[in-house]
Amino acid sequence: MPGVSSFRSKLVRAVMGALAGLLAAFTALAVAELAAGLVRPAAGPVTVVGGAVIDRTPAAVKDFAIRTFGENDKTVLQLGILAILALIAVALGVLALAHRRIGAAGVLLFGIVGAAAALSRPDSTGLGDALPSIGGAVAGAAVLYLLASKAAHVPAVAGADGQDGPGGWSRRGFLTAAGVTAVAAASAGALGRYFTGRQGQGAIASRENLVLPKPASPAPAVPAGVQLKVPGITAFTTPNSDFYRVDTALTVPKVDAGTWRLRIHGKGVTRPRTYTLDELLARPLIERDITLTCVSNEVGGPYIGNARWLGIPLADLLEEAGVKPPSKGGRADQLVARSVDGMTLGSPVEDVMDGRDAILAVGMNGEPLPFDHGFPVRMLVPGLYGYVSACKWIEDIELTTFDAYDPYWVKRKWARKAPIKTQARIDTPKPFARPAAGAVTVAGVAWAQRRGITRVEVRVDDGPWQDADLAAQAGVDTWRQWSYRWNATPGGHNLTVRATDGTGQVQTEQRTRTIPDGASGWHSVFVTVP
Ligand SMILES: Nc1nc2c(c(=O)[nH]1)N[C@H]1C(S)=C(S)[C@@H](COP(=O)(O)O)O[C@H]1N2
Ligand SMILES: [Mo]
Repeated sequence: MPGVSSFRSKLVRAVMGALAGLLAAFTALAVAELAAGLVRPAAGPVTVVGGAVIDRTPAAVKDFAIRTFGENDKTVLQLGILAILALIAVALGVLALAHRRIGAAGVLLFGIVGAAAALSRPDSTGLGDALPSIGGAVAGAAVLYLLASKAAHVPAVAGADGQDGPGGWSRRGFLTAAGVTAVAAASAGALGRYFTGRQGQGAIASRENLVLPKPASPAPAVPAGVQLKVPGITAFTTPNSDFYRVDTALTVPKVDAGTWRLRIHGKGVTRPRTYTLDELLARPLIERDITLTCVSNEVGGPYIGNARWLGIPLADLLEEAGVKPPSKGGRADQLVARSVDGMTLGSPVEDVMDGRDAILAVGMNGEPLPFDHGFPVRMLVPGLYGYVSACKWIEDIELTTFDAYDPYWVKRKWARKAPIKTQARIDTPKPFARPAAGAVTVAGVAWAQRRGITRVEVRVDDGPWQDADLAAQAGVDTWRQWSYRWNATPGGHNLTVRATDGTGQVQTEQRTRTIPDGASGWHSVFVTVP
């Protein structure tokens, strides 16, 4: 039956082509990993392509991704890139059976895409960043060319024993070549991982060896009673391991504290300066409880955390550099913080210097900053959303104006200025919970950093607003817990909460999206009492 055997042999070839394509892609990534390990881990192709995708994602899509995938958004993005790459690799492999050169050229094209992505990243350090993608693509193209030529020579129907066919290549020969390629590529990849890991070792050691000085100004004593004893309520202090993380970094920067520097310069800076970490740590440190919030936090969302931060008062450093706030005749109204990964965040100079505890933080809940949260130094300005204040892995502070420069998120349609909006969240009961009838404790947190929370009210269905009990307030820059005893009656009920801030302003009912300057509106939870 010639029809069947020719179909079978076509299928076998297609499978070999697909395998050749996948192995070519695997080799390309592994060699790129090795090159990145030697040059710069952040220049690896998946990282740079992912980063370039993040840079170009419209704000609304990014917000959607954060909402949908939560903090797994980066894993999803990388898996997506790999999945697309695998599909294209299979197609190129099959194509290469008939057109080896075109297939190989296709692989090279991907190298060029990777190189372009690498050079377009804000943290690109120059042409060297193109090396991993180009090197990987050349290796991948060579592998595809070779394996495709072997596959093409496999006889239409191999002997039952898989012996050599007339072309001189056997299916066994192809498989051997494929196996050798796979092992070689895996070794290159493992070696790359090893080099990347070793580069991080210095940073890890510098963090482990860092001894945080005692604060000259310790955090004010937290009043007893900031933490309600209600099951299901958020902890007043968020443990570092639970603290939300929002950033664009596909590989978390591992900065060596020993070689780290912070430069302060720009408009109105009469004494520009570069600090080492030791120089900063020699200054009087302050310790404060500050609640950090992300502008992408939906009403009722999880992107908020409260920690005890240890750091250097930023206003003092600025004053020493000669900076004056605009209200005192200063020429710069925007402070642009830049991180080692090229992120830029802009804060109003006026806010940073108005007496609030704007700090360059080195410690978080009693330990050096975790790498995820900006080791060795990050900025924090109480009262401002993270994207306009909380630069992690900071290395540069430039004084400029809002007219002269738009930082990263502002270029992507987020607001130039973004003070945190008053919000209250119901932590318990959870949405669609089924609490028993009778006494039910409704509880949660409310925040209005810089203003503080003076009142929280709860409404059941369309009933009247009822005052909730407030936990003790640690300070105006931290969230405040509240609870309300509800006498639950059978049926479906909507529980709604709203807060009043220290200026007397009641939290607005008006629902807005997170873009451009943070979500507003009341948080509601629907429960059914059986
Ligand atoms: N270098 C850098 N710093 C950054 C960001 C970033 O993407 N890169 N994201 C900012 C945003 S949007 C927020 S909300 C906070 C989050 O800080 P966390 O991850 O420590 O909670 O960091 C800010 N600092
Ligand atoms: Mo954010």
